[in-house]
Amino acid sequence: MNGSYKYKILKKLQQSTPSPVSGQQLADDFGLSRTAIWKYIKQLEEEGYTFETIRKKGYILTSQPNSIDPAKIKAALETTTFGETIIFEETLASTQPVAHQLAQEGAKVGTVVICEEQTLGRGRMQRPWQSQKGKGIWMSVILRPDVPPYEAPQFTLVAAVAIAKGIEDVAGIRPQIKWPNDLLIDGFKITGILTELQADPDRVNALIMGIGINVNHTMDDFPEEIHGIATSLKLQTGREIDRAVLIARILYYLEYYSNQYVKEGFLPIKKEWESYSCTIGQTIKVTTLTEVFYGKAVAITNDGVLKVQLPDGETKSVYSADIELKKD
Ligand code: BT5
Repeated sequence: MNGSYKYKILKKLQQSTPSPVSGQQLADDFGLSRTAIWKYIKQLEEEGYTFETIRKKGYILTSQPNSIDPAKIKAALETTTFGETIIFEETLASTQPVAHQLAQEGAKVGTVVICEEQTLGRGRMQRPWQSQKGKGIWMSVILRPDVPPYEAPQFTLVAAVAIAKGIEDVAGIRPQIKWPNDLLIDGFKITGILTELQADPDRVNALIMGIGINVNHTMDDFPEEIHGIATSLKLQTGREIDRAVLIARILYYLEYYSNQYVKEGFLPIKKEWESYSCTIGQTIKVTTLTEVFYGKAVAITNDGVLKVQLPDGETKSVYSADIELKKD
């Protein structure tokens, strides 16, 4: 049987929930017999979906397995090209090297590498990124914007906006963006972004956007060392979040905003970024590769550079750093 019909039927049922869709309606929509529809429904039940069948009215989708099966992600997709190719593995050391390799081999824009568990997930400067099995979204997305390499860091900000919007739509909670690559809820880290580059001196060949999101963790799922730093969407909302639906929504916004960036530049996205920012206006500690200093974050520029005002009034441009928000 053709698997793509199965997920098209699923999508239709997802969209109409909580109203029923009749077997006849589904049969007419897809040019299939009612028996074929019934068989697809049975297959979905074997995968963990549950349906209520109401006589003369049809099927209502009542629950879904919390899997990140590529077909399930695709059923929820509303993109043009992003997510067309999804490479899924149960366990990877990290999704980043796999995506790098694929990008070098010519993988298309919007190709996604995703797994249930990373054994060597990493953040910036090779810091460990904790990626518990089945709990989060650990994925790398290949972007191919036609921009010079010095614009690459701005895509971290573009991705931050895309993820914030996706989380807001699906989990109903508004995260804050901490410049440059963190999303926080209530001061705790929910998402980290790692933007890596394949480029010639004057042109980006590929950006590998590594995205880690804590979704359905309880506090016990996190290792001790990040208690006090990390949180999850489940901890914040009190409910399980469907990871496949969230991935699809984030891919939608990632496609939208990365295309908008190439057409219109950073300015329209900057406004969105500012509306989620918890950095601007704060006293911060800035740690760069060469120095540590304190100041007030006053703005980001039209290029995504952070402007920090020092106690003596001088303003510094920060291109790349770790920052800590001072809680006073
Ligand atoms: C980041 O680095 O925040 C970027 C994280 C990117 C992870 C994704 S997952 C998919 C892809 N494949 C990978 O291997 N990586 C990417 P950074 O700003 O350097 O923050 C790292 C710090 O965050 C660590 O030193 C910990 O303090 C903290 N941390 C580690 N795991 C965490 C988690 N699950 N949740 C919250 N904080 C965490």
